[in-house]
Amino acid sequence: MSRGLFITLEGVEGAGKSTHAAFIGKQIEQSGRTVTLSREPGGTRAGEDIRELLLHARDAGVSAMTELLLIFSARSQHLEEIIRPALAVGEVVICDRFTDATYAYQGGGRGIATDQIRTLEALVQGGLKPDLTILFDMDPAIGLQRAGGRSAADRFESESIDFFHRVRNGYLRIAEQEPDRVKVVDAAQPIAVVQAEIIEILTARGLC
Ligand code: Z5A
Repeated sequence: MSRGLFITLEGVEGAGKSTHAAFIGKQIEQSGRTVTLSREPGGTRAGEDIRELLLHARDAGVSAMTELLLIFSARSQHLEEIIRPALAVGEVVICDRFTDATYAYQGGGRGIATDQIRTLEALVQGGLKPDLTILFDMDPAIGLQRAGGRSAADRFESESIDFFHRVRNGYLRIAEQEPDRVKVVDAAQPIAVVQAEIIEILTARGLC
């Protein structure tokens, strides 16, 4: 069986990943491919339980290392149940956040050493990486404003603006290191402009 294609969407809070995930899925389906849409943390029953713990546990109850291990636990289950089987039958998997988020949030944001994250990445993913990542980049202040008012702030949303600047810088570092895989889109632009740039990226990969 042919291996499918693994696409991940990244960015700070409120950058538009969920909005554009559906759009990207539709564009690719129109080219005749089967799409699986998922998200992290989450995507499986166990993963969604872990997500609940990560987003809503009282801060004092979860250390940075515990957070990191929970994220990779959810990822391990997600890979086994959803991502690897879909790729094995040639589907396109679109995932709202993946391991770049770990380097940006737990590495850049929380200060966990890159080597520790890399060790877990190798253990859990065994070399599997996204084929294409779209980074929706924007000033975190705008993203937080967009996302604000939806509901009470979760554990991440309660972090300081400095935390989100470190996260953004973490993402931009990855994009600089891996320009072929990570395509950066200015997410502060109007939705129609962002979507036109997405179409260009997908067209260049023969995906629409
Ligand atoms: N996390 C982690 O720490 N480590 C990891 O490894 C992973 C995750 C995988 C949950 O993620 C948390 O998990 C996350 C990091 C952590 N916390 N934070 N921050 P999530 O992806 O579920 O949470 P999120 O980033 O908070 O998602 P979000 O707020 O839903 O953001 P979004 O999906 O990027 O944005 P959206 O919902 O599509 O758009 C937000 C609003 O803006 C909405 O009203 C849109 O209509 C509007 N919007 C979108 N685009 C535009 C444009 N271009 N113009 C105007 N308005 C727009």
